[in-house]
Amino acid sequence: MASSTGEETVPSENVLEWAQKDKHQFLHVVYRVGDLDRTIKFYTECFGMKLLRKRDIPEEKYSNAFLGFGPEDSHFVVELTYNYGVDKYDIGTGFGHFAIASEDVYKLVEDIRAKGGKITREPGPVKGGTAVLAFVQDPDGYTFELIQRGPTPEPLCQIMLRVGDLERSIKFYEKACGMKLLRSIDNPDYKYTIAMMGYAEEYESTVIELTYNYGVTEYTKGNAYAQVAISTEDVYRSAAVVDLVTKELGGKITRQPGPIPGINTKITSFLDPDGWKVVLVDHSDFLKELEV
Ligand SMILES: N[C@@H](CCC(=O)N[C@@H](CS)C(=O)NCC(=O)O)C(=O)O
Repeated sequence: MASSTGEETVPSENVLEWAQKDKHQFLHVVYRVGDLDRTIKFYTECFGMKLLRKRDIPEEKYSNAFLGFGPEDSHFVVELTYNYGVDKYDIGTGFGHFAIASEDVYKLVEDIRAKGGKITREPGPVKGGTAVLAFVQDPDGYTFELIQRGPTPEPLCQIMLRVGDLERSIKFYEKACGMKLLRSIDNPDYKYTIAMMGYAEEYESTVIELTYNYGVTEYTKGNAYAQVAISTEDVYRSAAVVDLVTKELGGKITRQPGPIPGINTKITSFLDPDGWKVVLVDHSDFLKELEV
């Protein structure tokens, strides 16, 4: 359609459309640990993750290790950050867990116990439901939920974050990140509602599990969990969407779109209405980074 609008402002509904058209993929979740080797040993031996890459940035006094169940171009992975000399972090009350799908949670728990892992909830059906799960704690105290399910292409399947207003958060992730509400479950007996947000079928891909506990609107963030990174095909258009959505629902852009000095990967980052950080990363720049 011919347009004579020239430099006029693009109507907000057209700006918002981009998030729905854009192609997204969960890339990695970033968090801080007190001893990289200790965590690498735990994740490889207890969870069966692979160490995918490591990098040391001495000028900035930190190192990273990337681990997951498959290569980073097609799998969601964890990016561990070790800050020189910092061996302890506060996880806060808002962060829930990461989840790993396993075909036999009972056996996995026994293996983890035998290796000295801390089991904080024995395997069995979830309270108020049938899904079989267990909880274990990693060496820094991050909780991992182990969920029983059939073979899956992506065992690293959830990031659970607690939020103060579920409807607001669902709208935010739908509008700002183009996610879909895949499933929501209200569990009045245990006074919580959860919403699974993502880009593909829940049992084949990673989701953000948002948890609302009845009446709880505030949590502490601590300084341990950092952010989730999601790919986009255009950080500039994505940032324009996020900017509009934050005006309606809260949250804020913390880094305007553009290349990271030195690396040249284009990113934009923002906080959701509860203060959870999301980074949108240019997909082709990200793939180039992996080639190095
Ligand atoms: N109050 C809980 C609400 C979320 C919740 O209870 N989730 C379920 C899993 S979907 C759970 O952890 N159940 C514990 C159990 O079954 O032992 C929280 O904030 O973590």
